[in-house]
Amino acid sequence: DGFIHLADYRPPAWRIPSAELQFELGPDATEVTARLALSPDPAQPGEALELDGEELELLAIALDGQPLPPERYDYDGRRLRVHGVAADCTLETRARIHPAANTRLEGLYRSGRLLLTQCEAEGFRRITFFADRPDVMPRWRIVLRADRAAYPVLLANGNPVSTRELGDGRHEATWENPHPTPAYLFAIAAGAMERVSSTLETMEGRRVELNIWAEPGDVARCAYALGAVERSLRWDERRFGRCYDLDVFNVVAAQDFTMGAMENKGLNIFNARYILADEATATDADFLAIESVVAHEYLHNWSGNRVTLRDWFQLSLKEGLTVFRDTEFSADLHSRALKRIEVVRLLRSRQFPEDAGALAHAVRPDRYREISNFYTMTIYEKGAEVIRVLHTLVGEAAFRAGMDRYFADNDGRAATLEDFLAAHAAASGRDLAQFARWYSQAGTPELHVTDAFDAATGDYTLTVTQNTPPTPGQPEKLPLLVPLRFALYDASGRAITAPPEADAVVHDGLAELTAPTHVLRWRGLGARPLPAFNQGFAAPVKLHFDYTVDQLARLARLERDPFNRWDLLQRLATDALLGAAHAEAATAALGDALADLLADASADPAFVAECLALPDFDTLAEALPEVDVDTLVARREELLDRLAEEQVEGLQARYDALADAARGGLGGEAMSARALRNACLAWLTRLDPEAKLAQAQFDAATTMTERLAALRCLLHFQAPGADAALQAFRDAHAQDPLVTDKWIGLVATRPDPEALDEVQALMATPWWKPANPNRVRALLGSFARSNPLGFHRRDGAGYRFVAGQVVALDAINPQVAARLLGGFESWRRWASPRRELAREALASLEGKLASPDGRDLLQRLLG
Ligand code: DPP
Ligand code: ZN
Repeated sequence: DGFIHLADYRPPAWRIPSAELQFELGPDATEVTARLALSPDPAQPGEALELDGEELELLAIALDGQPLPPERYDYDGRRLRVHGVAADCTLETRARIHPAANTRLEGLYRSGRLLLTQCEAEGFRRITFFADRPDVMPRWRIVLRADRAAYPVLLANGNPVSTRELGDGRHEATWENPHPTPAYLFAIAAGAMERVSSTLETMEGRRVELNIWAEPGDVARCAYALGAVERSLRWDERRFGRCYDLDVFNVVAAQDFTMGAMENKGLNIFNARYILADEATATDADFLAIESVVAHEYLHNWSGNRVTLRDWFQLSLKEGLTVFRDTEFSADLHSRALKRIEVVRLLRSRQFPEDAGALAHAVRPDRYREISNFYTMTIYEKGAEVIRVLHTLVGEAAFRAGMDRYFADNDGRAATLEDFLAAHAAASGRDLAQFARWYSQAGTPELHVTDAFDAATGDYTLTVTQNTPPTPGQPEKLPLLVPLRFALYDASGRAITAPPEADAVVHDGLAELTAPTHVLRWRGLGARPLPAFNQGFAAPVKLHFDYTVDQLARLARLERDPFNRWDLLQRLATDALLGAAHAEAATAALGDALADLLADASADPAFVAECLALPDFDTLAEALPEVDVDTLVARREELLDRLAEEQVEGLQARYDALADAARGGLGGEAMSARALRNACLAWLTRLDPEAKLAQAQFDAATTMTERLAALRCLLHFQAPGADAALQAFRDAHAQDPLVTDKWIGLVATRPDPEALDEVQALMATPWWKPANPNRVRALLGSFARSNPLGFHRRDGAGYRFVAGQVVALDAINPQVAARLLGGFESWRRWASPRRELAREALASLEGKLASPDGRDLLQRLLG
């Protein structure tokens, strides 16, 4: 069946204490010489020597300096086997690879005029012969040789050791990475790059040079990212006591990059969209995303690199942990509440559907066919939430002690989830056995809470039951350890602080649920209180409590936790859209709450903007047993139209009042003002068929944030000035692929079934660059993921179109194709005829996908 199982793990039979690689770099052909010190594991004597190597042209092979005769080895295009070796030895191979022909962007490839690598998860085997698994961790020496004119800058992992001229127009640079490092963190970058740099001294007194490299025209837009590196480095020292450990930290921006970025040791390689920014070309959201991705990759230096993974089943051990760390970084530097709202939105709109759909898997899966398909919302976002659960259970001090212990005990090692849990169990003194189920059970847990009040005795009880729905391969679930925060408010709106009697551990307004059902009981209350739950979204669950509309509206004013105030308005909006019985009352209450917020000059404008943003299509769909696309979209549009009409004065007043504050550069206040102005603009444009306000904002905008929001309004509401604005925008940024991606994304997400025609029309222009992952995501990814009316066209044309593109892209870049195919993950819940149309589109792919990525995903989707 092609599955690799966690239970089958065995340590490497051969270790590689050191590796020296020499590259003769060229775009069409590059020769790689690898000298590997090999040492058999004494515990596994007699195991054959086998190395990975994919599509390599083997030019020479020698053992301990002696060329190997053909009968001593064989290579089938995937594995190299060397026969008759049993003791320590040195293997030298020379292989040829072809960077310019590498459209998969795994291994060594060309992007523009640069040569770059991407090795995670299994790309290193496309560079040279090696034991390409994360528990093989040599120390590395890397020698790069290339034509000086074409490749003046030669970068690799670690510290620079020496450079020299080779006389024939070529030059050489040598790098050493002294830290034991698995091959997936290997990197080189070569080409005509320029840099911005700074130097700082770590807490341990090491002087570190920080460099951000980009192609010459782009270097002016790297300053913000450099600042983000500095902030990340300082934050990890402060909050986790972790210092940087090399003399240089290099970051390279690449226009062609499949992932967001990659944390290679000492040489991070980034998708340019997470580096390049100035106010004329990047939005405020882009700046914040850049800062958080820079932090994410920097923070991997400890959570991932110094302590790496034993095997790929442990992926969330570095990804969930590092997402937790980067969200804490952003929360510490900016608004904690806004960061929490952003994360929970993503969780609800993308991770919950993943966890409920055909591709659901545990945070630590126990089998996979293709690891590239596991760089998912579940591994990253749910993985981070599970760490947050642990943090909530043990508290910051014990959590920090557990992290210190984890890093100390596992430094230089390839660790497992068990190592992580053992460190935290030891530091906190807690038994984490039940907590560990979060890692093995897929599916979003549901909490159902009911209450009862006995007026005679004043007894108030909350009964909480939990269950986790079945997911593929996991029909039965056990109860999880869920930290449920709660609060009770009395009739005057004061919080009741007396703890309940409970059959669960309760402390500080938090109950540790461990059983299928728990009861919390308060005695002698004067009146029925009003309960509130899951402040800060401490548990990544779906919580059900049957509130009346009045209760929700009251709580939205009483709750001190800003996240919950926002969440209660989301709940009102959801009830207005989906709760047939009291939809009208919920709409009215939501309107009142928004009117209050708009009138409240003391409220953070960015928070108000979040409250104006109703739950999106995917989040709403997740609450429905079956999704009728047209009805859901229509209801949402109707609600927005109606609320806009009711709030028009407040919206216009806030829009006008914030005009000055919005002109303030990248400060928090200015960003916040722009966020609310843009939210108001989108609502106001609903009432303005000429889109005069949007046109005026477009014409006068001085930042990309304002200009792009206005262009979205013009295009999505099909304003009279839309075409002219699009053309002006397009022409102004024609040379900039990242800004071009922005307008392409707007075209692809116009909420109209006919957006499909425009997407197809764009594919016939030079704007279509199927080998560039960002462009594919801008056009096809946003169409499939963020244009419900286009993708889910009634005639099935959206599904057929996307399926057809998956086939085309599978031959170019399988990971990009597989990502696009993931847009079908919830197809079984789409109401007829869409379910059948989606099934047909998927079935038409059978036998047409060549990559393991595509085939694995298709099998799981059709399962
Ligand atoms: N580069 C990806 C990330 O940092 C995979 N490690 O999440
Ligand atoms: Zn990561």
